[in-house]
Amino acid sequence: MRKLNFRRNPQAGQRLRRLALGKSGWRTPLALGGSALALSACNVTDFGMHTGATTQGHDIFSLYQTFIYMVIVVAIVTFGGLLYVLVRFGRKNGDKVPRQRHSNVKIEIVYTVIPAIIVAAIFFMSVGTENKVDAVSPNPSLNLTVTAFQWGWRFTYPNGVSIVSQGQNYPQMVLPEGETTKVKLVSKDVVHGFYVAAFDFSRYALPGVTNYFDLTPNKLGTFVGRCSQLCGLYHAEMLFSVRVVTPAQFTAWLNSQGKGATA
Ligand SMILES: [Cu+2]
Repeated sequence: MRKLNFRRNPQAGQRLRRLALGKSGWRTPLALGGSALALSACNVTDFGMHTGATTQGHDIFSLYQTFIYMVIVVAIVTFGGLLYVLVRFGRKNGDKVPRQRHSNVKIEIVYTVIPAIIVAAIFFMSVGTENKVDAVSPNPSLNLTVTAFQWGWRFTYPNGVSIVSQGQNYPQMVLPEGETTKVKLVSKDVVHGFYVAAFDFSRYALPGVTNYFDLTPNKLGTFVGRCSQLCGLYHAEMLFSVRVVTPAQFTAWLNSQGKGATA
């Protein structure tokens, strides 16, 4: 096979470089990368995850953050060890193959026991957080029924106030900050998913199954909600939002809504 000779055509490399980077050379990609970094104004230690706008979501976030810290330590030890071995014991000119051994029981015990401890720690931390997040309060401040259907949502408050999707008029759930809302989640037809990214929370809405969960918002604001299960033709229209207000604002809002009102 003939060897490729780039030296024979020095312009080709130049042309390829211009094609990939444009006239401005490296300035454009550098500027784009810089502005992307500037735009993602989130904390580095969030590791790209929502910090959780509910106490439950924050527990999930803390678990995730702990896992990432563990990953960093393991990566430093592993890659550090690998690098050390490569540098320290890499074959140099004139080196003979060193004495080979079949096993080293002590080292094997260490590198079996340590990962086992890490996996056990991850397991028990996960179970603890899951139990905490899934715990449903016996006396919540508010009981809210969320009904998923093809293709929308109905939020029913205890006093009969009902907020429902109407075509592209997406419904908004209003929740009081710092108070626990117990949500009863049902589906009228197929499998849907109640998903609020900022809450780090998603739960199936299953036909014939009633799911209960608590939401205790700890941040004021409006958050985007979605159906997280492909549930048919207009799945993409199953949008909603969650607005977290102070308890006083919440009471005022609830009283201002007529029975059976839609928003
Ligand atoms: Cu859906």
